[in-house]
Amino acid sequence: MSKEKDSNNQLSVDVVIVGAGFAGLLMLHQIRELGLSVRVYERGADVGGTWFWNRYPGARCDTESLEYSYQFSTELFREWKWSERFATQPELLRYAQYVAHRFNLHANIQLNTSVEKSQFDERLKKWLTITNRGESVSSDFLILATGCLSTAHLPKIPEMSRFRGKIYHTGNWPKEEVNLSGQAVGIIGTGSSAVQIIPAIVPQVEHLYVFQRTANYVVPAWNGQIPQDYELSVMADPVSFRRNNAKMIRAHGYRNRGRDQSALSVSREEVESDLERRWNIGGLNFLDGFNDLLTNSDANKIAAEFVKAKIRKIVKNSAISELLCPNHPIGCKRVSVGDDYYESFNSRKVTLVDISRSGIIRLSEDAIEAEKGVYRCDSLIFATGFDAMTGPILSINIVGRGGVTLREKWREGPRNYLGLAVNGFPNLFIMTGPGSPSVLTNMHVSIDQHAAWIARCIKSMRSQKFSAIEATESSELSWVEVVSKIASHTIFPSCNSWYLGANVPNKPRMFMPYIGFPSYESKCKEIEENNYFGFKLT
Ligand code: N01
Repeated sequence: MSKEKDSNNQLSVDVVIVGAGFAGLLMLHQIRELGLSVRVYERGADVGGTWFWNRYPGARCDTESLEYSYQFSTELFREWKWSERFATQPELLRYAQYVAHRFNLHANIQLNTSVEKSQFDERLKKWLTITNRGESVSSDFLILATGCLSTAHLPKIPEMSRFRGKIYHTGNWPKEEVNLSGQAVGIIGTGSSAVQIIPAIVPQVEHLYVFQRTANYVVPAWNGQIPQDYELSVMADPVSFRRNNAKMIRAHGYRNRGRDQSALSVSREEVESDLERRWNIGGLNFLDGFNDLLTNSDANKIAAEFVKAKIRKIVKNSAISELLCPNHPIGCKRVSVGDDYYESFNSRKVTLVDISRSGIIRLSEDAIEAEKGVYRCDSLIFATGFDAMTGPILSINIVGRGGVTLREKWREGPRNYLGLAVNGFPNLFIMTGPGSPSVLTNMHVSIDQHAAWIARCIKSMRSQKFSAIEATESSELSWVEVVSKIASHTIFPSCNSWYLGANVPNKPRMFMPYIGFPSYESKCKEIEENNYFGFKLT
């Protein structure tokens, strides 16, 4: 890696990027295209971010592979051949590695390095970043590509340290093979990670205890090969394929788009027949058939009841199927996509343990104690999710103007402009941060849009000879209002989801993602065309 020193012998580059997941890799490529010097710090031993850490058995993407692909290079898009409709974690990791090599990105990436602190120097208008290796680097810009779901949440359970078996977290799964054969295993959590790992490990384990606090809606993936004729049609015109997907509220699924019509304006049979059709297609477009399934609670109930009827049909034991039926609106927590999840509960090797009332009471040396019993376990898997969206950002001590830390500033929840920039923190950009559509979209589309916007912004600043950009306080305040107002017209805020920060004790409760990719994209464009309206340029 080339080292650049300033006159004080301080390592100095134009841009520091934190994270070499899909966002960091693309941002690096864009910054280099501008001819700027850049350094990327990545805490993992390889590139890939989410797909480096979440290597638990069964891990795969819930957005279709052709859509969950980089958008910026049609050559890259055409030369990479996905082997399945929903790619596995190993394939996604190979894809990230391929892209890093294809564009010679490793030259600017320092692996196995965590950023501990970044402080803005007001006099020099530079960020000083310090790593866990004691290295410091100064830069004009600091870009956080730290991911939205990269800080694993390990809940505190009474007497946890007494447990003598192995403890795993799905979001931090070991690189070495984990052998669960012949073991009694406990898994805590029934979100998307659990939905994938459970069917994958049932054949191995002697017994699996699934500790469920909240039942989850799971729609099938019907994973398989990508139909050749479909792939050929996409490859014939990737530009239109991507442009059409970006018109969708979640930036994917154009080919399965629904009607701009209320589910309540047609007969229930018609809605159910559309849901059945979508169930048989598989994937996240299940709720896209009508325009109000996520905004009107009566419409939402039709979809929720439809899935519950499926659960009752799939799971043979009626007491277990009732426990697996959620009682919150469908979609207000992220719907999971996976094959054979509900079917797993027909296996005699699987016991569903309801912990909805008292949670897990304590651990002992070899067991989990819950309200209705003690369950002996050799190993425990925490599929307990993440300190989402803000966790990875606030794990770094970021200090802005006047010595104010981002942790202080966000004590009551993340406040920023467009999810991209924060008042008091000049020349800091956040990729797919809270306040942007990020986790409610196909991440590749959001990453692409942010990387291109940030690169153009830096280019424009350089050509206009500005040295600092900062969101104004008023633009930030009104943006936070916009984000929460849009959410208030939907069912999203109605349950305890990680979108709201409700999964992490004492985390401020605030709906974090912006709902609707197309309106967000046009807002960002409008701001850019109006010379960064809402920002102060100096
Ligand atoms: O985490 P989650 P995840 N005691 O937060 C339970 C993406 N993802 O890793 O609902 C007992 O969804 C918690 O219970 P509750 C995707 O965006 C994508 O599964 O809080 N239980 C819940 O059941 C997803 O949404 C893919 O009551 C506790 C579970 O743990 C996001 O990552 C694959 C507990 C956590 O579910 C997160 O998914 C995997 C406690 N103290 C993940 N604390 C794909 O692309 C938490 N729980 C397919």
